[in-house]
Amino acid sequence: MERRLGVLSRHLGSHSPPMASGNPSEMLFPSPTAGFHGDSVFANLVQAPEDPILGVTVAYNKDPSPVKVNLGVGAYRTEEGKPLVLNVVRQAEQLLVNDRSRVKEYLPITGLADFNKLSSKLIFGSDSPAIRENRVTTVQCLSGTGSLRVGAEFLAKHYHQRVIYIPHPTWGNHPKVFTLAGLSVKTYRYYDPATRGLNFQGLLEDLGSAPSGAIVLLHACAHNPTGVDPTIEQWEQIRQLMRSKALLPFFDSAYQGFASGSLDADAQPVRLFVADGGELLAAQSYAKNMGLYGERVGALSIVCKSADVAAKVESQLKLVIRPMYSNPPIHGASIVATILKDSELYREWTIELKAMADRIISMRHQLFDALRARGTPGDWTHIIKQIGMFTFTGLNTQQVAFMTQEYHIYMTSDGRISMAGLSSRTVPHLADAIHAAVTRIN
Ligand code: PLA
Repeated sequence: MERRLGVLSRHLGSHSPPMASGNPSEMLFPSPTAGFHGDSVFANLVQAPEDPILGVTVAYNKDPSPVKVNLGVGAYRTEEGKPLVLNVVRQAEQLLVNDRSRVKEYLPITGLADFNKLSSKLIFGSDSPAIRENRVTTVQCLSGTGSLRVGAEFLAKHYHQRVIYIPHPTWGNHPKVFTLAGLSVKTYRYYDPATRGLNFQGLLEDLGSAPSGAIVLLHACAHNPTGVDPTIEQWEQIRQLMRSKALLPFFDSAYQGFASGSLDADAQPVRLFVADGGELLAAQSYAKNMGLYGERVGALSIVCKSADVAAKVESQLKLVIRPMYSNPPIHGASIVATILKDSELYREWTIELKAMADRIISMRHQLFDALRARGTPGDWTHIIKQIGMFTFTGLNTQQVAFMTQEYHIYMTSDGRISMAGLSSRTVPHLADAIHAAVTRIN
């Protein structure tokens, strides 16, 4: 044994420190904590908390109760409470499987070219002058989150302003994505808890006093978590203010089609900003509107002033992407491209999308009616006024904790509920829980 360790230590050669005692085993394990005899080198880590949104699903999965309901993460469920794979997605997958010419080669760093072209048309409009003039660069990224992150990394590296203004409140992952990319995060007023509506005056004041050139994160539609969107007239005022101060818009479009049921109507705010010829970024996700959550399909587009600049921007985006994940996955983007380029599949998609949006709207009415029927104290009209996947109920942390403990209803602690997770069967149970929470807990 002694001899073998000696051989091994000689083999390790010149990098080894000189022997202190002449005992070869001491040389191999110079400190009692290093190597496999001591504690883990990670022993001093603290246990991190679960994610505020995805952690709700972790807790839900552990609960054995048969009446449990998960209204945490924004994931669409059918009336039967089941995840939904769109029929049109199944058809596209079948076409892809049947096509023997398809291979599994790497995609380019920027992703599937067809997918990129079709994605930019989806958000900016097929007749968009910016696309026609080749002023848009679009790169396929890992869903909405990945698109935001690539955009943020690019800005941190190449844009003169490092400050990004995000709405208060906003999706919980926004500040983390932008901070870790190297941007400094500030907030602008967005929601007024008193009216449960938009704090438009506060928004204008805060963007009005932002430094010139600052980046501003805007939810393209169906603001998460509040479900409160500006009207198109308010968007126009926001646009004028932002352009007058050279603020750079960064749109997060995670719910196109989910707000109104119409892909074009939901893209109106973004198109308003493109129409003035100015520059902007847009992150798109197909998680919700095509139900491709786990396929991680999304796109980052940067609209530039000229084709020449757009080409340079794209070349730099490649340098951001290559060391992060090299190039994006092929399957999900192929599904999206198959659907977007076939007029019949596209038409079927819009019908299925509208059906999802309509079911959510119907859940809003059912929940509102159920609370009215119970005489639950408070004004609950915001449930039917808010837009998109979520209702920002106004329930406080204690009330949420009570509902989880007593009724096995899982939701984020800020009182946000995913309306897409509700069904006619679970509405009465939720209404009972809300009624009990607001009458018993202040
Ligand atoms: N942007 C907003 C505003 C979002 O709400 C979400 C997802 C994303 C981006 C990212 O989506 P993607 O990366 O899956 O495309 N928000 C969810 C899920 C639905 C989550 O938190 O990851 C939510 O429950 O808020």
